[in-house]
Amino acid sequence: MNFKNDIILAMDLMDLLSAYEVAEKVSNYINTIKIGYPLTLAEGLKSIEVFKENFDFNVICDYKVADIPETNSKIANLTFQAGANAIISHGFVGEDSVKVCVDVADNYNGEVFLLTEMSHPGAKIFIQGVADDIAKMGVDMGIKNYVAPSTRIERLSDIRDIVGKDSFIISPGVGTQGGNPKDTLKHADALIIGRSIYNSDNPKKAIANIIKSL
Ligand code: 3DU
Repeated sequence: MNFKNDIILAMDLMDLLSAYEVAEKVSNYINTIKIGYPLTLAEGLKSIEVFKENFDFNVICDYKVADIPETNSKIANLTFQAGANAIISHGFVGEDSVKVCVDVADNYNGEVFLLTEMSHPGAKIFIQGVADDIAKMGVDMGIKNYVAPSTRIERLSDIRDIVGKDSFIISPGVGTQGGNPKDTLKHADALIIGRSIYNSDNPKKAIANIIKSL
């Protein structure tokens, strides 16, 4: 997956019309959007097609899939049937659960991003302790795409060392959560940015300023 300007818009507005309006304002700057539960639960899986058909965006579904293999299979199938280009899967659930997501993605020519360590403070309590092992598991499974935090650059760097320079890392936590875009891109391939863009009075100017700062 290639990411125009190294930015993925995290679209967590919860009505499709507002989301559409922001997407329209920044559509010249990006080619990839990430949606998650906020928009999908509010407006449905049809949200995926709206961004694909109107803007030709790649859509990454941040469903942090974290269930038994059989349930993961149902979730991943529905997501790719709805047109997603990629799905984000938790890694802590183990190889069998992640493998199902990879197998379903392969059937649709889609991709899986494996979530290693999260970006919020609470991630230090549990997931940070196993994040390196999650990344190692991903490497052993042949996974090429990862999610790792911009809020702890040293951890992002550790995870880059594990997954290698040929893997893709996309990194949330830039802006509102405190991560620095330029520093993050020393280790990651793309920034995931939500509120700093969609909550701005001028999303176009906000994204242009971030790009200028890189
Ligand atoms: O903080 P922002 O508004 O820029 O949005 C970040 C997005 O990335 C948001 O959709 C959130 O659910 C997601 N995310 C993280 O913030 C941290 C993670 O570890 C994984 C996903």
